[in-house]
Amino acid sequence: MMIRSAVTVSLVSQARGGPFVFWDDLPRAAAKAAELGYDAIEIFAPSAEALDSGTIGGLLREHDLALAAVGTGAGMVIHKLSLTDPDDGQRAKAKAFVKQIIDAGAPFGAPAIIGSMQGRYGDGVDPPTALRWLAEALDELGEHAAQYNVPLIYEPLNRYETNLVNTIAAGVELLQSLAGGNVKLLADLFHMNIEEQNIADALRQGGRWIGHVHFVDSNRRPAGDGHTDFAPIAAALREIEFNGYASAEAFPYPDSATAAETTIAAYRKWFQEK
Ligand code: LER
Ligand code: MN
Repeated sequence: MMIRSAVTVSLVSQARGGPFVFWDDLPRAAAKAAELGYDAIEIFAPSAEALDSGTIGGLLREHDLALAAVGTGAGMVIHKLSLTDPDDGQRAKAKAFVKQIIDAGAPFGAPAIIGSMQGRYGDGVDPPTALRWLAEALDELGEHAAQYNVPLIYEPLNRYETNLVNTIAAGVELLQSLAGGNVKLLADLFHMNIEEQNIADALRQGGRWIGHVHFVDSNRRPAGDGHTDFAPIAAALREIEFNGYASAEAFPYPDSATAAETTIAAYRKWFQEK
């Protein structure tokens, strides 16, 4: 088993204050990530256009980094798009936005992440309808990603961010209801700390469905700066033979460079094969 390390970079100024380690300056973030020994970066970009393939390809080659994943949340943060919007046209725009991000990340082997773009029920949309729209969108977007041989990553969020799917078990149930099989779950240890009865047990239940991990502590600070017990989490990920990325999606606490250092030290302690 090999769990690889990644660190997030946000290029979305509207997301300021959010849980991303590096901000704004992609070349600098890539250089620092490489210097600290990360395997990959995960990019949160305002649009597909901001994921210029020449620039990204050049930086990955220069620093011998991989692209772990690309976020799609800017569709919500900037354009208020959601895959469960009551309006047909808005849902179509949301899917088009995600497809463009898939097209930008997948050539680098990076899956797109559906987090806040899942939206929520309410506003005239009942829970079964919202979940059906979400499932249909995940199937369509998963199939779009399949042409590149990369999965689509779906992220259960805590109750303050969505009312659709809050736990790994609910995420597995949703993915099992899909027609296609190209969607995997993102286990974000911050959301799980709020919602799960037991994080390690939930990871074991998630099993082969888990495709990506947001590696972060209980308070959304870097792993090691909160009260999460990572020993049983690391044991559970080993047990399910997780071989994706543990990606640092955490506040830049106390600053970006220190947050990246704290996380890579925690990664080496818990996940790196000796
Ligand atoms: C949001 O809370 C989050 O965890 C991101 O990874 C997805 O939008
Ligand atoms: Mn996350």
